[in-house]
Amino acid sequence: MLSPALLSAREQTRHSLDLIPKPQKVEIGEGVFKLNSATAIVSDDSFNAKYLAGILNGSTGLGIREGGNKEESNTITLSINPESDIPQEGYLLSVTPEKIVVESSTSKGSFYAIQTLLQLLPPSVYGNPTGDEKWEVPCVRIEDSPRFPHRGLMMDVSRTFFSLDYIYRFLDWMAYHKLNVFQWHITDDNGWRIEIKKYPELTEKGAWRGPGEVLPSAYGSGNKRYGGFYTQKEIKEVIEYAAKRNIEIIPEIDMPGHSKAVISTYPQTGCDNKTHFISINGEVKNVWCVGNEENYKMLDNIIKEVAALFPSKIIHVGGDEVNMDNWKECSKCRALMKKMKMENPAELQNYFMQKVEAIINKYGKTMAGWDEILDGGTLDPSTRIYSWRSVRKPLEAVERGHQTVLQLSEYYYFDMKQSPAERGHNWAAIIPIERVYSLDPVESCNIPENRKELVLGAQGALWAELLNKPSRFSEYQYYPRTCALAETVWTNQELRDFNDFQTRLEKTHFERLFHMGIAFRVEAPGVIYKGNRLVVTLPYDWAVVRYTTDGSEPSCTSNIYTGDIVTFEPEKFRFATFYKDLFKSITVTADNIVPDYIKPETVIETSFGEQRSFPKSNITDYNFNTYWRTERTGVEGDYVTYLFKEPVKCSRITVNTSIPDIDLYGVTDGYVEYTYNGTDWIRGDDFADNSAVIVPQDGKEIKGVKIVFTDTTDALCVALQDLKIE
Ligand code: TNX
Repeated sequence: MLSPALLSAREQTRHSLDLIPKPQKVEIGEGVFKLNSATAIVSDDSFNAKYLAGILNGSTGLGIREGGNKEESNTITLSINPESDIPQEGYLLSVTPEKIVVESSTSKGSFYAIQTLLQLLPPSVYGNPTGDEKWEVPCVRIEDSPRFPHRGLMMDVSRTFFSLDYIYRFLDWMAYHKLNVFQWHITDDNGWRIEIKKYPELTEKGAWRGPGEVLPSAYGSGNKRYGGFYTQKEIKEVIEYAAKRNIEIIPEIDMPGHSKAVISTYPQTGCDNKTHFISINGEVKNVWCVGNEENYKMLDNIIKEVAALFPSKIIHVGGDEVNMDNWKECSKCRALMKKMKMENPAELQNYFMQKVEAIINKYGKTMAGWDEILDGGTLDPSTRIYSWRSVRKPLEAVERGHQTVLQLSEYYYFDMKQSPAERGHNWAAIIPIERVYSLDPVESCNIPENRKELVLGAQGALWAELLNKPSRFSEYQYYPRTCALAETVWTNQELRDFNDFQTRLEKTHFERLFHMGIAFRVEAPGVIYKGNRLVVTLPYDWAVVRYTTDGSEPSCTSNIYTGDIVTFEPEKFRFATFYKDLFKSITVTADNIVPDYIKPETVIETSFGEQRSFPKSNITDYNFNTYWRTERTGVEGDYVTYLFKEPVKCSRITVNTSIPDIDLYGVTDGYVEYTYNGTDWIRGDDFADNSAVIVPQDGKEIKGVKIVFTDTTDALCVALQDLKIE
């Protein structure tokens, strides 16, 4: 066996076996261990042995059995010795041509050794084998244990409901990446999704939105009844499934904000203010009343059931994004402020949090919440803070003596776009995979040495407002960014290097993801136009780039790019990267051919009022990044008219609504009209995917364009944009 000290850094990369997350110490030996039908698994942990045999037999078909004797050859031994000094989740994996031996001090360590072992086999060990594989494991000695104890993902099942089946698959994928905490964001404004036996209406009513339901439709759920929930029995089964895979499930019951689902079901839980202030997510009547003592009884009953159901020590209570103006006008909240001599509504939030903290502690659990819960007062030092608002928040939490987990919006929000033209939000940042990888949870947050232990780890989050599409979009957002996160929280910082990670990802791990059944994101090709040529840069060595020449979407039958394309009409070409012709990247044109839009001086006439932060003037300034957000929802009969000071000669006008490049607040039901003479209006297309296009008759000048609403829009406001006139 070669000592790693003898290998140069480059050779180590070449021999790295493309493991993700990268283990702490790898020594590569000579030869391979061959799996065959006589291979036996000898184990101190029957679940782990069954788990390994299940996966191996599922793909190899070898019928590997449990049993045998560890002294014999052709065995895989999983031995657990609680006395050993191997760290809790650590393991020692040794592969020789004769045997595979795993040592650990707990079944967790043994489980992670299995994950590494699976990665040492061909990627199709996870599923879909071709039948041509050599089921061989290279000889290695790996000594490994995680850097952080908290390695998580958060899933929002309120804005979009995910089936149980999907959650099970999701947990498998987490386990393959050695992640160990699943935060289940199980209530929010747009759906309460956990059965509470004492308050059955929370799910009978609060889990559903649409016409005639207590919750209005939202996030593309349209005019149909949308929703769902999990029974306590189902949740219990999920918890058990996860526990076997060393995944702790932390429930999040978001309060006092993000609570429209409760308050719509039990209106007495809300405040009695006349004016209803809107939350940052555009919701009203979504805040628990702090001054209503009855509410704490209900919260106690809810928490009691949650505490009994989830074995985790942690109950996460959100605490984020409360519009406290609601409390300032509520009679009960005002009375409480007066009684308690409070000056600031943030103190009310602290009052609420302290009461909830006491309830949670009473049931033997520890409270966790988003970093806002530290505003306005103090909490028990046992309370755990999930830092999201900025990289300064983790420091603030640990300085105040709290443990913290990083779910930083600028790095770990997987609902953010991966590049500007992709699906997703962008309010926190555009988050390509490099950015996820780039953060050191301790160093980058300036955590002093003596507070390091309080940083428990990090988690990626997928808020689900923009996922009203098949589950493929969830995987597109989570993977491969989750792989970068997994390495951040598992592998010691000095071993981490993005280029090395990217190489392992490209060379082998994408293939693993595919065999795991994950429809991950692939990067679009780079395209530039220079000297009459379209030149394409492949995003990966293996990338297949296909293109069309007529402006249509590339498909898996389109031409394959093999070299520079000579053309005088570069704008007609569209390119995309394909993975096995099964899924593809976004479609791109050459980067440097931007249409030169016509920008006439324009006046707006409308049935909507003005809005301060996103004013109407934003849609006539031809800054295509800004938009006008109306002060209310759109209803039948509403209109927005763009009148040109001078008639405009053009070939095409695109009327985009929604936040620019984000599928939110667009016109759902409506059409466009246009006029040649300023008085007669001609009906154009209906809105589809937030847009409508007007193509004037040859040579005719246009004097104005109008958006006409035919039904109530899907959200509490409408986002409108500048016209794109070509
Ligand atoms: C902020 S992060 C939220 C969520 C949204 C998300 C969208 C946090 C604690 N609250 O309610 O879904 O932004 O990116």
